[in-house]
Amino acid sequence: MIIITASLMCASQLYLYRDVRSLLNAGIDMFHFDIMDGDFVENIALNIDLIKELRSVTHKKFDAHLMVRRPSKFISRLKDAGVNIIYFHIEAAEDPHYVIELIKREGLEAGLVINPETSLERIYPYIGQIDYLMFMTVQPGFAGQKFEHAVLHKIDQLREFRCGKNDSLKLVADGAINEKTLPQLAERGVHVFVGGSAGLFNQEGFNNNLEILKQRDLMVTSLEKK
Ligand code: S6P
Ligand code: MG
Repeated sequence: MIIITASLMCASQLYLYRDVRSLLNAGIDMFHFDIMDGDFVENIALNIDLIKELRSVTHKKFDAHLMVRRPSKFISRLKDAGVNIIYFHIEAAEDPHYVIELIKREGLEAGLVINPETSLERIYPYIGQIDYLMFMTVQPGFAGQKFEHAVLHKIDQLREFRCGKNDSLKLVADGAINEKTLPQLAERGVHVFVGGSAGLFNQEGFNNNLEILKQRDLMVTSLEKK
């Protein structure tokens, strides 16, 4: 079964608590926190104190997606705030081995993120060390963008490379996830999906949207069995 993590950057910032409660009632699996420093990307987003407050509302897993130049600066504070998984970008300015090590030392799960135009070879040296690999399927920084179809080839390329290297690695996709894009990713082995404005935070409501997204995965699974 796939996992949907709700991108709280796409929630109503005014009625954030209301949205979190509704997502929990609808059966959301996880919560996704985009952290932006206004330098790595041209936007500023969510605050670590907010994560800490929301931690008292739910035991669901929290994942933090760091779109910052120096991810190492935030790891221990994110741990204290109650985050379980930290993703950082391969394009960030620090040594990935060092950052992964810091995340693991805090007892957290570590994930690398790769932008649509970055070549997959850059993550090869770290594949054995990480728990998650997240593919950006839009440009990082903003919600509401178009799905980047070329990323699908990159995921195919990974399948050829990874064979036997890290069997427990989980693939994640972030950006423009909806009923059309999710099956194309799920059939390529993506297991965790970031729900944003395209497929989760829209007029249809969380209950309907979650059901639609999960059904699309079941369709892929049953086709694979034929
Ligand atoms: C983008 C960020 C994402 C967005 C999400 C938006 O920089 O990492 O987590 O919040 O992708 O979803 P959508 O459906 O508007 O593209
Ligand atoms: Mg994100």
